[in-house]
Amino acid sequence: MTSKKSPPEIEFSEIREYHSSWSGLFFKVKKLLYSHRSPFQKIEVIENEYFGKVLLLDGLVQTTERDEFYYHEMLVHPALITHPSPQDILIIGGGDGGVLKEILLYPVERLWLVEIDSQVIEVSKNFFPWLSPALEDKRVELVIGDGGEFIRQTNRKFDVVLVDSSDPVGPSSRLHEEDFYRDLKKRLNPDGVVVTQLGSPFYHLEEIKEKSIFLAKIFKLTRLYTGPVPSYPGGIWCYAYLGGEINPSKLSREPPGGLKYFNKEIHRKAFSLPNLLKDKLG
Ligand code: AG3
Repeated sequence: MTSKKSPPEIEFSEIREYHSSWSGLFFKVKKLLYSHRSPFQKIEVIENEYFGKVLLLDGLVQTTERDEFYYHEMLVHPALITHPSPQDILIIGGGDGGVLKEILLYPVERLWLVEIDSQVIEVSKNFFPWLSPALEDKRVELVIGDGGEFIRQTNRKFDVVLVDSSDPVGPSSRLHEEDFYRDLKKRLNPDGVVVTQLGSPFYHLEEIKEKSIFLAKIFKLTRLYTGPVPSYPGGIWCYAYLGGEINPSKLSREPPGGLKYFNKEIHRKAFSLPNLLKDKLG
């Protein structure tokens, strides 16, 4: 079958993300909305007829208007429906506001968002206004700085920590290292939960394996789960639910109404792992 709607007969430039040296995904650029190198990374926003606005950091797709909810809902809701009383919440990364918008669906009290690159926040406010009202919420304290430094210096403790990093390259690499998670564990309340993104089970299986082994040494409980993200490498993404006292199968509350992907059945199913991921936990 041919595609339903072909692009008009004019030349569009393309933006490509390589997923391996031989394969990847391309987006036709209807309009280049922003392209600038910040002190940390190259930030680009393009308009694509199918995906809407697309944000890329160093050439890696972070979020698109059309499919952002798959990733943001799956990163946030498993922790927020299982923690008995999520009050103090920390987001590391996530300057586009997508994780925040999901968290603010719950009656949480205090939130910190630590983003290294203030330009990601500014660009998202301009081009992703459906995400950025969350960035203006009174409960949110914005910290511009390195997430690793922040957790080493703060003496606060958190109920839920969500690590919304990019791939382990550039400014995000530290957020994928063992020492970072050791420091993070010290900042968790006894029943605290950390959720972090681990990458694609298809393209990044070795990295997922390595990371799972050190995470299982640090946290009493390490459970992997997966969910779809059409615009990310391989289309399926892996996350880790880390903690000790909280059992991710035991729900403390209903998910908020109005979500597009996540529900209780998806939550349960997400933790049943395909064989190729099952044996990865050291
Ligand atoms: N953070 C995870 C992005 C990983 C995408 N990787 C890639 N395209 N190779 C997303 C930030 C959105 N809040």
